[in-house]
Amino acid sequence: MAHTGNQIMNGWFSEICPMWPGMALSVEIEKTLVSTASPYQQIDLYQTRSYGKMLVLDGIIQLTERDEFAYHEMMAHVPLFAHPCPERVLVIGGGDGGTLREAARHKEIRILDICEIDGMVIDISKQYLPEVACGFDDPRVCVHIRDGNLFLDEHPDTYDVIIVDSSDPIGPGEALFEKPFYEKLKRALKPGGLVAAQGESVFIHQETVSRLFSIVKSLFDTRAYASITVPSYPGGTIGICLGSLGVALTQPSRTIPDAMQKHLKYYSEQVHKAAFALPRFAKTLLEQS
Ligand code: JA2
Repeated sequence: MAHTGNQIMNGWFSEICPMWPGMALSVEIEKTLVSTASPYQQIDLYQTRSYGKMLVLDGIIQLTERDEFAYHEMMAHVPLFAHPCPERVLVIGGGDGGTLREAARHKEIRILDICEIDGMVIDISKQYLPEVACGFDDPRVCVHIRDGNLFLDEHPDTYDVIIVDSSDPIGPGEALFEKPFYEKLKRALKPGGLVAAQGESVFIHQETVSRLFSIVKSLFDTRAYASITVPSYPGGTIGICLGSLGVALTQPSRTIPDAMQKHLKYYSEQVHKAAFALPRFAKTLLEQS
C-alpha cells in the first residue's frame, strides 16, 4: 500500500502512515525539488527549512541531511565493528548511499556490494544528495539493481556482513520483513557472518519488531537489538535487528582507527555498547518474541 496523497499543507509536509495511526511528524518545506514516480514507488525530494534536503518514498521520510549521520553510522558500524574482519559485505536497499559511505571507511572490506531494487532512488540521490551518495564512489562498491530476494538466491556462502537498509514493510520493502528472506540471508552468510536490519521502533511498531525478532531468533543463535536516536523518524528512534552465526554483537571486536575517528559524529565504542541497553518494556517484548 502506498501513501502518495498530497501531504503538504500551508508549507508543512506531514508523514501520515497507517503503521503509526493517529500521529504524524511534520517538517516545514521551502521547495519541492523532485516529485516523480518510479516503477516501484513515488519519490519526492524537498528542501526543508531546518533539516536540509529530505528524501521521501511513498510519503515516508527516508532521510534528512541534518540527521542521516546517526542512522547511517549505526547501520554500518555496529555490524561491521562486531565482525572481526569483514572482507565481503552486502547492503540490501540503501539506495541513497549513506550506509555505503560509512561502510567504505572499513579498510578490511574488499568487495562492497549493494543490491537496490529502485535505480531511480540511486540516480536522484547522486544528483541531489552528493554528500550522502558519495558512498557509491568507492572503487570497492559494486551496484546491482535487483530484487534482494533474487540476488541472495545467487550468492550462497558469500558474505561476512549483510546490512538490510530497507524502507518500511509497506511497498517495495515488504518482502524484506518475511521469514523466507531471512532464510536466504542466513544461506548467503559465510561461517561467522552476521546480518543487521532496519528494525523499526519499539515504541510504535511493537508487532513488527516482535515478528522480526522472532524470525531472527528462530534462525540465529546469537541475536540482539540496538536502538538509534533519529529525530526525523517516527517517534524519534529506530532499531537495528541483528543476528549472527556465532559472533558476539553487543560490543566492537576491533578498535576504531584514528583515521576513521575524525569522521564519526554518532558511533563510538561506548555508543555501540549502550545502544543494546534497552528500556524494560522493550527487553520484555524481545524476550517474549
Ligand atoms: N532509507 C532509505 C532506505 C532505502 C532506500 C533509500 C533510502 C532507509 N532505507 C531507512 C528508512 C527508515 C524508515 C523509517 N520509517
